[in-house]
Order: sequence, then C-alpha cells, then structure tokens
Amino acid sequence: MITVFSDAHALHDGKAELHDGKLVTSFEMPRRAALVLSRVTEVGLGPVIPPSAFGLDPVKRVHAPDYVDFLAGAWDAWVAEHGAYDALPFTWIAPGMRRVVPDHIDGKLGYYSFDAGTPITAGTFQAVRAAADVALTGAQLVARGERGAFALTRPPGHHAHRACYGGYCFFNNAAIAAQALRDTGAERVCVLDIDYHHGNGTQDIFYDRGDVLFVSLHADPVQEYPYFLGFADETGTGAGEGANANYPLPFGTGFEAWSAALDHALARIAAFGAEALVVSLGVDTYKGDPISRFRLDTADYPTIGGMLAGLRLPTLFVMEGGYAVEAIGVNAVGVLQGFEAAA
Ligand code: OKP
Ligand code: ZN
Repeated sequence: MITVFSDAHALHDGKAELHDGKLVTSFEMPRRAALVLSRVTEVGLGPVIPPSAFGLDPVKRVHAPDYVDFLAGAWDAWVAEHGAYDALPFTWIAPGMRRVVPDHIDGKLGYYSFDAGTPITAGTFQAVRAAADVALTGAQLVARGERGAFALTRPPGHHAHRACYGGYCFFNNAAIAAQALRDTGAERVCVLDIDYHHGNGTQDIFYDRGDVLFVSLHADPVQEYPYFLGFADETGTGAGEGANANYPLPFGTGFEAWSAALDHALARIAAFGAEALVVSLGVDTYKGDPISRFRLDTADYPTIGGMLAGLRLPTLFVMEGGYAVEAIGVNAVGVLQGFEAAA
C-alpha cells in the first residue's frame, strides 16, 4: 500500500491545550506522525510518496471561503496583537448572542472555533494545507485504481466543520478526500469514522447530502467530547435523510461490543452501494490512550483492517487521532496490514 506523507505536518506544533482546568502540553504533537511513518517503513508497508499540490479549490468544495481566508491570515493577525505565541480562543457565541464577524482577532478566533484545545501556531496554515494535499493525493491514487492507500495526515481533520475548527482539526482531510472522489467520478462515497471521538465536522458537512454516507463509531456524546453531536437519532436531513449513521458506545467498550457495532455499520455501508470508501482512521480507541476510554488492544487493529477489506471497495485511509504515542505506529499500521492481508 502506498503511503502519502509530507514533512510539513511538523510546522503545526501547538504548545498547550486547556485540559482538566489547566494548560497542558498538547496531546496532538508532531511525534505522532513521525512514529506512524517509521512504523510504515519498519514493516515495509510500501512506497512513501510526497503529496502533489492541489491548491485551495478542492478545500473550498467543503469549507467556506471566508473560513479558509481567516485561517490563512489568523497567525499574522494574532502576532500583530499579542506577539508570536500560540493563538487560543476563549469566548464563543451562545444562544441569545449574535452571530456577527468581529473585527478583532480574539473575537474572530471564537467566531470560527468551538473549543480551547486547538492552538494556531506559526506554521499551522502550511501544515493544514499540506495535510489536505496528502488526502487529495491519496484520493487520486484510489480514483486511479489502487485497492487501498494511506494518507498519513496531521493534524487530524474530522472535527472541522464547514466554517469552524476545533478538536485539533482545521481542514477536514477526510471530507476533502471524499468530495474529491465524488468530483472525479464516484457517484456514491462512504466515510467510515472509527476514531474514538465522533466526527462532528464530517457529519455536518455531508448531513444534507444523499451522495455521501457518513457512518461513525465513537464514545457516546452524553459522556465524551464533542458532547453536542454524535447521537444515534441523527440520521441526516432532506436529500441526506438516511445517509448518516451514528454508533455511540459507552466508556469501557472493548473489542467484542465495538466489533459488533462495526459489523452492523459494514452491512449498512454495503447496502448503500458506495463506489469508494474513506476511513477516518483514529486509533485512540486503544486501551492505553491517555485521553480516551475504550479498551481495544493492539491485536484488534489488524482484525479491523480485515473486516474493512471485506467491503471490497477502493479504500482511502486518512489518519485521525491516537495519543498513546508509543503505540500509535503499531496500531495504525496494524489496520493497514490487516487490510492488505485480506484484500
Ligand atoms: C481529536 B481526535 C480534553 C478533552 C478532549 C479534544 C479531543 C480531540 C480529539 N480534556 N479534547 O478526534 O482524535
Ligand atoms: Zn479522536
């Protein structure tokens, strides 16, 4: 399997996030992608190639142009006000307030975000552009006939909505790839999100569309971030009615219950008749993950890959979460190895 990777991910290097009432070292760090890449080479998964440059047009197929422009200029605007230290938002729109675009960067950060865990740093925009290119290059490989491809994206993307960032995510790499697959000929595409957290951004982007099925297995939002989306009764709207499926699972979920939900999800995907599959591949379902509370083990990940291969669909894996850095490489690449063994 070909891996697409760009060193530019390391230009996004947040110092801190608000966690348990304190500013702590960011869980989402450059070392994550470096360790997945070294595992890819260690096991000889296949060639590692750099992305092609697609520009921002395919990004704007799923993100609002004013949001993209905001991200492009946010760091410089922040530095002009506060100096060269990471930008974090601190206030948001609540019911009863007005949805107006502020002039000041501090207000704009709140307007275009939904949490205090997602710093904008000097190289964030370059890094998220590179991640979009990585996803788009992977989509192109799959569109051109590869059975599977791995877009080793960082930062992750599935929490990013059409016009706001959060959850370590800025550009929704998986959504950008799914849209590119649609635009290059696939009539119906599925995004299957197996990250521990609900892919609220991806769901929202495709919620009113019947051509992209979004399916997600994740920690129940009554207990876990992102709290305000990801419930089982969210099934899509308008033309998208029936093209959204959430599988919320409780804290402590192990592989038996998790894989039963995956079996159900796979049947749902097969019935949809997708021509291509994008997998939002998070491995923060691992029992050793420092911010998550599922109980999957390292041996489970190749099994998951084998189950995904059973769909017999051209499949693009897009890297999302996973914060147990010592295990992220083995677990993420384990899924890909399991897929290849069964493909
Ligand atoms: C990104 B991805 C911290 C709460 C959680 C945000 C988690 C974002 C996960 N106390 N913070 O889905 O892996
Ligand atoms: Zn996650």
